Amino acid sequence: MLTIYSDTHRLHHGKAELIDGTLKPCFEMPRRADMVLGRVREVGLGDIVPPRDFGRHPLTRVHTERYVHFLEHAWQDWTASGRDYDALPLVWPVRDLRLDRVPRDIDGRLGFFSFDAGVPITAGTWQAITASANVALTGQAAVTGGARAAFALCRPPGHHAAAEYMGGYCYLNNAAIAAQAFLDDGAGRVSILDVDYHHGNGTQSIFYHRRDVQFLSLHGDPDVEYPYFLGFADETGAGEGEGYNHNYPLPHGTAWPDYAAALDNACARIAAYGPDVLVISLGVDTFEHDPISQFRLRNADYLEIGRRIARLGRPTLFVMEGGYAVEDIGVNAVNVLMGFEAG
Ligand code: SP5
Ligand code: ZN
Repeated sequence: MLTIYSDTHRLHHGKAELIDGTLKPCFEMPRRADMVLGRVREVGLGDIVPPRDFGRHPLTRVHTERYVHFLEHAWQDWTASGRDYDALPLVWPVRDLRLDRVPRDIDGRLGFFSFDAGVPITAGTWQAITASANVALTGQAAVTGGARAAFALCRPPGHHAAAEYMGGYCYLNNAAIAAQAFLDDGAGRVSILDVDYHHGNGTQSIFYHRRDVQFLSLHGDPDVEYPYFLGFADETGAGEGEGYNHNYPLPHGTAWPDYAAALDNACARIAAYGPDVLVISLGVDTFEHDPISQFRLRNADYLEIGRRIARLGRPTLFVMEGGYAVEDIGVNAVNVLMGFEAG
C-alpha cells in the first residue's frame, strides 16, 4: 500500500493544552507521525511519497472561505497584537451570543472559529495543516487513479474540524476534503467510516444534509466523553441526508467483542449503501493504553479492523486521525493497514 507523508507536520508543535484543570504538554505531538512512519518502513508496507500541492480550491469545497482566510492569517494577526507564545481561543459565542458578526480582533476571531481550546496556532500551523490536507488529497488522487488503497499519514488530524470551526487538535478536515475531492473527480457516493475513539463531529456536520456522502462513526458515548455535544445515536441526518448518518456511541470500557459487533453493523450499512469509494478516518485512540481515552482495544484487534474493512471490497483511502499512546500508535495504525492487505 502506498503511504503519503510530509515532514512539514513538524512545523506544528503546540506547547500546551488545558486538560484536567491544568496546562499539560500537547498530546497531539510530532512524534506521533514519526512513530507511524517508522512502522510503515519497518514492515515494508510499500512506497512512501510526498504530497502534491492541490492549492486552496479543494479546502474551500468543504470549509468556508472566511475560515480558511482566518487560519492562514491567524499567527500573523496574533503576533501583530504583541504575543509570541501559541495562540489559543478563550471565549466562544454560545447560545444567545451573536454569530452574525465576525470580530476584527484576533482573540475574538479565535473564539468565533473554534469550539474548544485544543487548537494552538503556532508559527508553522498553516503550513502543517495545508500539507496534511495535501497528503489526504494525494492519497485521494492515487485511489481515483486506480490504487486499491492508500494511506494518508496526516498530521495534524482533521475529523473534529467543521466547515467553519476548529477544535480537538483539528483545523482542516482532511477526510472530508478527500471525500469531496472523490465526488468532484466523478465518484457518485462516498462512505466515511470513522473509527477514531472520539466522535467525528466535524465530518458529520459537513455532510449532515447530504446523501452523496454516508457517514458512520464508532466512538465513546458523548454523554460521558468528548466532544459531548454531538455523536448520539439519534443523529441520523437531515433533509436530503436523512438516513445517511450513523453513530455508534459505546460505553467506557468497550473491548473487542462489543466493538466488533458495532463495526459489523456499520460495515453492513456501508455494503447496503454501495459506495464507489471508502474513506477511513483512522484513529487508534481506542487502544487500551491510550492516555486520554477509555476503550480497551489491543494491538491484534487492529488487524481485524483492517480485515473487516477489506471485506467491503471498495477502493479505500485511510486518513490518519488520533491516537496518543505514542509508543504503540505505529503498530496499531499499521496493523489496520496490514489487516486490510491480508484481508
Ligand atoms: C483527533 C482527536 O483524537 N482529538 C481528540 C481531542 C480530545 N480533546 C479533549 C480530551 C479530553 C479528555 N479528557 C480525559 C480526561 C483524562 N483524565
Ligand atoms: Zn480521537
